[in-house]
Amino acid sequence: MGRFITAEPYPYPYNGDLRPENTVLLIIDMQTDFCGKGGYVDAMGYDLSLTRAPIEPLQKLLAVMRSKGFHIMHTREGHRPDLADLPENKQWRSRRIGAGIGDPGPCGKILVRGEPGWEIIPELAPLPGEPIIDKPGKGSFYATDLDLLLKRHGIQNIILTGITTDVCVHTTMRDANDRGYECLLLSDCTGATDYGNHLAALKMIQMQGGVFGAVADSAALLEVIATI
Ligand code: C5J
Repeated sequence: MGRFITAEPYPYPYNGDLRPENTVLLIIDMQTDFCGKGGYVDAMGYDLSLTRAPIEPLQKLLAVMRSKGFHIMHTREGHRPDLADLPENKQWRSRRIGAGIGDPGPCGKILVRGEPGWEIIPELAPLPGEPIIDKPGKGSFYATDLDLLLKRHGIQNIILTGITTDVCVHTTMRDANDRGYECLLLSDCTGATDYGNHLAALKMIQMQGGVFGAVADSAALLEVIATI
């Protein structure tokens, strides 16, 4: 029979095999640096309401998916305190716009592991036992053990959420898709520093029959999860 979520451009997952055992909710970079006052995105001058928009829908979804026994994983973008893993050009570009990665700010050193700004926001704090992937880049696979964890747990379906839609979420989705994972991005549980880019990122996924996977909102997913 199968279990399908109403999504665009096709009912997700392609094979109807959606179970808590083979599906992960991946929450990407819901850190103060990306959505909190005094963090990296705030220092760059963006409207925080855009990257904070996913918080409420994500809280609701997270509670339900936890209660149904789905895998939950979190990621954090950040660098070692000695910045040994920070590419020079990444640092140079961030300094150029007044939000230097590794430089001190109101929430500690920007995007540095262990600093207050780098922490996941309390509203979406991981529970003990939920893996946290620390990544130095935009994608969640590069220089991490995410693929190993997914394979080890027999995960085939990845539900992508978090911030930002057009950068870390998209990079992760594209890479996951290349690795053969069946990907769904939740439109209301993601957000970007530029709303036009958020919409464009959603549109890109849906071209060519779902070139990177599919897009739905959390209500469509919750409707199906309610039957589990
Ligand atoms: C960015 C991210 N936008 N988490 N990082 O620099 O998307």
